[in-house]
Formats: sequence, structure tokens, C-alpha cells
Amino acid sequence: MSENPLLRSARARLASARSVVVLTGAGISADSGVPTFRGADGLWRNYRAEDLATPEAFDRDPRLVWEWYNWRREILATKTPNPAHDALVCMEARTEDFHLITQNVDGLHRLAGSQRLSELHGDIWKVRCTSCRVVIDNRDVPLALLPHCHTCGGLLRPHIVWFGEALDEQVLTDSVRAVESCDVMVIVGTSGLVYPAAMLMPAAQAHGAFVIEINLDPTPYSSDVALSLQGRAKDIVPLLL
Ligand code: BV8
Ligand code: ZN
Repeated sequence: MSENPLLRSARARLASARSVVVLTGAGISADSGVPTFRGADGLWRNYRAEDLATPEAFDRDPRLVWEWYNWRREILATKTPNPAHDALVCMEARTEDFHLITQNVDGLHRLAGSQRLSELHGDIWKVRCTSCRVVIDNRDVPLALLPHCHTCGGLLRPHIVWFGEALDEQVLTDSVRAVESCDVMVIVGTSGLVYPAAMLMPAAQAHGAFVIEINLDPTPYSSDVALSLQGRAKDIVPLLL
């Protein structure tokens, strides 16, 4: 059975690339059993992420928002990286200039061993004080429903970028710089609907990058990219090596 020619040319492009940027979304962690945002399993008590992941929702009912994050932390505590996460660690090791940008807050890229990583939307295993703004690692499962800061007693919140909140300036600047100077960009498991993350692929293309998409379903990008490979990340990403 001859191999898919698209896959062969994707591999050839990556093998000869000096600088590679990879952008991932919830789809890369789906094969680790992590619910995606827009998938059928993305809802919690019929709430969409956009309803709960906002400063307004936290002001209104911090207990409810913490209940949601505790639910996700309990799920994530049992999840491990899959072959797609692992393949990106190998790709990083063999590529001169590599940068991994993720929209995921699940920490699975870090757990897999990725180093050159920008977590655009934060990390579910970090909490931040709403008063003194100290940021600390916390992997307690479950976490107290209304956790407070040991330094000043202020209410803690997830160290995550919510809808309507700005991304960390340095993280965004590093990501934009990386996409504007890469030869090849690979986008894995994202619906490309949330901004500013969604403008990174067009920015790379505008700077001449060869863009490869790996996604289970077609996305708004599929007709624009150089190569669109449809399927599961765990099956396709390792074949790029
Ligand atoms: C801001 C943390 C302003 C929370 C997240 C321009 C136009 C329109 C709207 C806006 C705009 N600019 C800003 C906005 C508003 C908003 C936005 O984009 N709204 C959207 C909904 C239209 N953006 C913001 O609010 C941003 N902030 O703009 O601030 C500002 C600026 C300066 C000063 C002050 C304020 C902040 C956005 C970040 C929000 N936080 N996450 C948490 O997780 O708890 S976003 C969150 O949703 C994720 O991080 C991710 O980014 C997004 C979900 O998307 P995906 O990861 O792509 O997941 P999804 O489920 O959608 O798709 C999965 C895909 O995988 C699917 O295609 C599926 O087919 C595929 N798949 C499934 N299984 C597999 C697979 N593929 C391969 N293998 C498989 N096995
Ligand atoms: Zn504090």
C-alpha cells in the first residue's frame, strides 16, 4: 500500500526546514482522553467554556468557576501525553530552530518534555492571587473550592487567560516573532476560532511559511494551507518524523 504522497512531502519539507513552528489546540490532547472545547464532550453542566472562562463569571460566582476547574484538574491528573505530544519532543530535538505554541492549559506538552514552549492561555496547574498577584504551582486534586493565598489571604484564581483578558505580552510577542520567521508551520487539532491565536497561521503564511494542518475535521484553515492532513493527531504527527 503506497504511502500518502501528501505525508511524504510534509515529511520532506520538515526534514529540510531550518525553523519550524508548531501550534496546537485541544485536538492534540483528545487522544489522551482530554475533552475538547467544541466537541460533544466539551460541555460541563451545559456550560460552554465561553460562559465560565471569563472574569465576569468569576466575579459573579467564583465557587462555580472553581468547581469547573477542579473537574478539569481531576480529569487531567489521570491523563498522560500521547504519541503526538511525544513526536513533537523528537521534532524539537532534531530541528535547529523550533518553537511550540499551544492554546492548551493542560500541561501535557510540558509533561512530555517539550522545552521551547509558549503556553498562550496559561497553565491549569498554576494559581494566581487576585490581590498580591503571586503565581504558584499547585497540583492539589481536589483543590479547596475557594482557595486563598498563603501570602496575603487573597482569593486565588486559575493562572489562565480568560475570554476578554489580554494574553501575556512576552508570550504573545515571542509567538508572533516565531511564526513570522519560520520556514514551516504545523497546526494540530485546533478549530482556529479563538483570537489572537487564530491570527498566527495567517501571519506565518503572510511571511512565506509552508503550512501543514493536521485535524480530525475540516477547519476554516483547511482550504488555505499548503497541506491539510485529516485524521487523529496520535496517528499522523509521529509520521511526520
Ligand atoms: C482578548 C483558557 C482582548 C481558558 C482560552 C476577533 C474576532 C472575534 C473575537 C475576538 C477577536 N479578538 C478577541 C475576540 C474575543 C475572544 C475570541 O476569540 N472569542 C472567540 C470565541 C470568537 N478572544 C479573547 O477574548 C482573547 N482575549 O481578545 O482580550 C484584550 C486585549 C487587550 C487588552 C484587554 C483585552 C482571549 C482568548 C483566550 C481565552 N482562553 N482558554 C480555559 O481553558 O479554561 S481559549 C480556549 O478555547 C482554548 O485555549 C482554545 O484557544 C480555544 C478552543 O479552541 P481549540 O483548542 O481549537 O479547541 P476546539 O475544541 O475548538 O477544536 C478542537 C479541534 O480539534 C477541532 O477542529 C476538532 O476537529 C479537532 N480534533 C478533535 N479530536 C482530534 C482533533 N484533531 C486531531 N486529532 C484528534 N484526535
Ligand atoms: Zn496574595
